Amino acid sequence: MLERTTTVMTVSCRGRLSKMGKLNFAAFVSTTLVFVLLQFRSVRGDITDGNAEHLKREHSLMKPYQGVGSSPSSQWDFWGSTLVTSSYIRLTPDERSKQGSIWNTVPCYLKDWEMHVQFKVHGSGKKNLHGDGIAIWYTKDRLHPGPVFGNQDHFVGLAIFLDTFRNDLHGMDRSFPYISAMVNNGTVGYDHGKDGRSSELGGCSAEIRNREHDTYLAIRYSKGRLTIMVDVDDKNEWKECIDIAGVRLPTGYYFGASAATGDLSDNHDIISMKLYQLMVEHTAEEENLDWTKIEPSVNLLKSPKDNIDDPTGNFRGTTLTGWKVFLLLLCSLLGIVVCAVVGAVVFQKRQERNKRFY
Ligand SMILES: [Ca+2]
Repeated sequence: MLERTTTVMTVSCRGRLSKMGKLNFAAFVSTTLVFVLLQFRSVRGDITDGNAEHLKREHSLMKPYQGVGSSPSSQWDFWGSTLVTSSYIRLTPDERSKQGSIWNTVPCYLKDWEMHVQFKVHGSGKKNLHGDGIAIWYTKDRLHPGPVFGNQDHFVGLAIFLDTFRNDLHGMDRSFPYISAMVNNGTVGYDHGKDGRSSELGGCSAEIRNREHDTYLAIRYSKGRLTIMVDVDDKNEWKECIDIAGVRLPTGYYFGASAATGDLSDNHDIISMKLYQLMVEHTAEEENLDWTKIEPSVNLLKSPKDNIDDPTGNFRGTTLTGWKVFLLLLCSLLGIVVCAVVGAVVFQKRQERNKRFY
């Protein structure tokens, strides 16, 4: 999505600049600047387009859901009210007091990954009379039923909540359904009464319920940066929901999904969960770490919001060094040169025109 936008920008910039005859030098400098900026941007990377090459089948759940079940060789098993059909996995039906979950049996040892979840939340309940939602997990433990959307509280790892029911009547500043993320080392409890607000890293409202079209969520974790995107408006593009740096998650945890209903209910369906490996280089120092020993945590600066524009991630000392700093300086320098050249040419033209008048 971002890639497409930046390409268009380059073309229009180039077209405009090439018409400016005498401004060849300025055009050259500007084109170089755009190129350098694009290069710099690509360092941060965009959400993947779902490149099948890097799809990890052992961590993915796809129709017709072969390998789902209780046999020793199965890669996914399930619990509770979960119903596996050939076209969807229903974690809960549209009935009261149901809980269900589905869990990958294979621990994930990828350092950088992106999970795309296709889901469907639908039911007969009218506005605000439905609940409670779905949670997507990357946790140390699996198949531990409990009160947090059908999974245990005081979990260890990452949770993304697709909360469809507003419990906190004081928190009217946000509309529901609300998507939020939480990282836990087992010490923090999820506060249902506040819809998890006290422990969330960030979130966004998204109309995910009773949609005619497909609805998707993407979770990317790479170099200490957690990015959540949603595609729920049938536009085939990702919209940013959460983007936060300084998140530490280990390898060797399990992916899962769970859902729960209470007095109010919904069908909570998972259509697919596709895990992609992200090809990211790490420094020797990072490679030598034992990633399975990392404790889930978040390096908050002041509040989660302050982390949002920090692109350096967890390994703060090593990422924004060397050639990246050089590129930043080069960009600034080129920017100044462009302004100076354009200014000089405009000044010269005015002088010439003034001469003609007098
Ligand atoms: Ca709630």
